[in-house]
Amino acid sequence: MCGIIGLVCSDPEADCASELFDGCLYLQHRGQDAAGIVTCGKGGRLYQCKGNGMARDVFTKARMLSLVGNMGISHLRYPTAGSSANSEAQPFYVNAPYGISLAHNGNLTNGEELKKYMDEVVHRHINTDSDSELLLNLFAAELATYDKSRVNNSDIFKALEGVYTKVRGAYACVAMLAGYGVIGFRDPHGIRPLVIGERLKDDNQRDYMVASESVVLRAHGFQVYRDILPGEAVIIPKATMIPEFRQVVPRKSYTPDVFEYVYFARPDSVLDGISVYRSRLEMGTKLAKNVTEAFKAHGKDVRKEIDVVIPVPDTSRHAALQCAVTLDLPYREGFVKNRYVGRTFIMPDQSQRQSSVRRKLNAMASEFYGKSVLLVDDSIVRGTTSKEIVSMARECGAKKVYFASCAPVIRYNHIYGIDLADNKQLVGFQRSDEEISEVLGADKVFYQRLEDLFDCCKRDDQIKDHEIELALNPKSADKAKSYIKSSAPLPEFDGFEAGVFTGKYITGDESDYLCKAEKSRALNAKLKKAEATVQILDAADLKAPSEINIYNSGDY
Ligand SMILES: *[C@@H]1O[C@H](CO)[C@@H](O)[C@H](O)[C@H]1NC(C)=O
Ligand SMILES: *[C@@H]1O[C@H](CO)[C@@H](O)[C@H](O)[C@H]1NC(C)=O
Ligand SMILES: CC(=O)N[C@H]1CO[C@H](CO)[C@@H](O)[C@@H]1O
Repeated sequence: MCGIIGLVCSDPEADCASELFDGCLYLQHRGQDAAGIVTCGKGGRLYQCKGNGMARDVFTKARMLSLVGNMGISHLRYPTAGSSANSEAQPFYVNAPYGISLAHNGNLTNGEELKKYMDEVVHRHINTDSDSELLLNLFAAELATYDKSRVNNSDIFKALEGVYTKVRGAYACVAMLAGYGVIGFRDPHGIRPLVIGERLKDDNQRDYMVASESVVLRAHGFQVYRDILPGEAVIIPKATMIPEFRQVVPRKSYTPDVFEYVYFARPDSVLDGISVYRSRLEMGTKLAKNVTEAFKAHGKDVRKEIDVVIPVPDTSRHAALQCAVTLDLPYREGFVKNRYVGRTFIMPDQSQRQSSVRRKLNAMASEFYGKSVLLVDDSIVRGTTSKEIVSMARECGAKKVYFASCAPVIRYNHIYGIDLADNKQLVGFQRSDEEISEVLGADKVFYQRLEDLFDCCKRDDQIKDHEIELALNPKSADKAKSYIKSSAPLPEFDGFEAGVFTGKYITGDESDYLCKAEKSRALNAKLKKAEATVQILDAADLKAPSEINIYNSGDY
């Protein structure tokens, strides 16, 4: 899972870098491993800055000043299978043909096959383990077949078609052709999200932005936006500033990853027409019903058995509050988060994870002492965090500790870009609910039912986002002139990608891939161990040894 942004400003004198940087801050939750920006200035020259760490550390003031140009793309990397702290940050770049850079969110499942194709058929050298590099080179190889000194939109769409037919897996991408424009495209299942927005300026010119989540567009004053559809691509040529959309290959399905709504996306984003916030509220309602019924099945009244509902900050808060309201029980903040400690979900190894829970959360004894508490979290992955939290509640004198998860039991790998863990490390792996309760040390765990979860992620007819937008921005209400038909209804869903819960992945049988991922994870663990001895020095690495390697204009 990663965050990506592409931006084209109509004003040739504009510098897009500051907005790309700002956008990165809105998408930082999607990846804290590495960050990068590439911009394109006059004469098609590319300027790049990327490095390991958070956006605010990588993009220093001096580095930002050297990123000139009115169009660019950026990337935030989330560590996935096989990626280590030292692997290269994105966007990736190839000089031939035309100078292409690309940023990718997702994970390909036929990387091995593509690597072979690169080697044997198109003879392109691949220097990292990242499938994003493969994707970029594949795109470049397809474009190169036209052997033209200048390509046009239809050539690019054609090349993308070639990419789509060779690649399997999840990919939402932004790419930039030096001097030409920015391209956004999304896999034929629509697994990872991608949204495009249009901003009408005072001079009646329009800017365009493509991003992983709608929150970035909203935050930057893009009034009209819509989702890029599965199998669809958009090109925004700098010369015309008229975006061209094309369904490059037929839609295989419309199945976004349900995990975006459970955990990953920001609540203030609307993805594929579904408000993330609303879906989380609904998860709370449905969960409450399940909890009530579970007690009823044992002849008990939930309101006599539970005293208080407490969220595990932060993601689960909205759901927990709604759960408490539905149960008609008090909602209390029993855990206070130390907001200056990073999110442990992101940390690579287990031992670090355990101790960091307590660094991150502090339990207020008064809210637990002598009470039966229902803790609500978004999901339970390895169970180490949940276990620690349960024991913190007990240490504070809780009488009973129930644990509820807004997501169903996670029993399988996530293969499209959220590297949860190997199957065997998941607490839900081959365990019944009772066994899971035992591992966590909880009196009982409650899970959301899968059908219920799907039900929660609905397009709400009540809130027509674009209508609100137009009401708030009457000037942009002149739909006739907009190049983005945001009011056109999105196609119906064919369900959701939910392989983590079912083991059935939308792109088919991926056991080869899983096997490989497990191996590379083991190898990485080994490397990490070897590195552990020099960890103290490495800590400085967080401050980003950033590279500026395409056009180096300043002194660093
Ligand atoms: C783009 O180039 C192709 C040749 O590669 C040509 O057939 C086509 O007409 C061109 N399209 C436009 C819109 O110029
Ligand atoms: C609650 O959800 C779980 C799914 O984990 C399901 O097995 C159970 O039947 C549900 N309970 C009730 C009472 O609906
Ligand atoms: C972008 C990215 O990190 N892709 C990963 C997808 O999974 C393969 C196999 O585990 C890794 O090698 C890639 O690095």
